[in-house]
Amino acid sequence: MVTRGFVGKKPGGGPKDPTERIPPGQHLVNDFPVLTAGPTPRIATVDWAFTLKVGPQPVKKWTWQEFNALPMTKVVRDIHCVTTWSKLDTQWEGVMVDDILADAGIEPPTDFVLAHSFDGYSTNVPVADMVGGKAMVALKFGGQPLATDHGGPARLLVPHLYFWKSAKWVNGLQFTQKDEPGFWELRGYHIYGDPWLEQRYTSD
Ligand SMILES: Nc1nc2c(c(=O)[nH]1)N[C@H]1C(S)=C(S)[C@@H](COP(=O)(O)O)O[C@H]1N2
Ligand SMILES: [Mo]
Repeated sequence: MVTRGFVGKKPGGGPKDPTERIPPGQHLVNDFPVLTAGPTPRIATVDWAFTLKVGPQPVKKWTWQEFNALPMTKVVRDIHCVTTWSKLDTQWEGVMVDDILADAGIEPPTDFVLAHSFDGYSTNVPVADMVGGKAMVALKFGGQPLATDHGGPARLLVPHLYFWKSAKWVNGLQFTQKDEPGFWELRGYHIYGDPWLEQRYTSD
């Protein structure tokens, strides 16, 4: 008889051993590095707005106050940056993309999304990776309002893809017909970015 023994996995859960939670080519960090391509935008919450678009067409726009009235969800996730650091059990609170779409009263009209940010940054994510509890617009980290350096007031969180997909200072999601490369995807990074498959660069 073969038993699950000491190396068995938790039923239905992730791997037991923290080292098994570090994707290939990554190492564990305990601090929270800051990585930003350009200057850090400082957005007062009175000036903040979040717009959902289908192609060029705005579908719904929320103020900070309106966005904060949406259902809030807490998640604990491991995150993986393409610069090789991984951080385990990070705590986030925000609005699931599912709840944003529900509030707008739409079903995904295309298969792809471009996330846009106040600093002009963008990143593309398939709809399948944004819905079903996989992604949120995070307003809090570790129980505190999200720090400006880490994307506050709000950032996208798509933790199962490399962290460049988690657009900081996010100000909108746009459904697109095609998978349109964003800022880093146009500059040599992988179009999808699965850390477990080491999809770091375009050719990976
Ligand atoms: N708006 C915006 N979002 C961004 C970036 C950026 O430069 N601008 N950098 C990306 C990259 S490459 C990474 S690794 C993570 C870093 O997030 P952190 O600074 O909170 O660690 O943010 C991503 N989101
Ligand atoms: Mo990054």
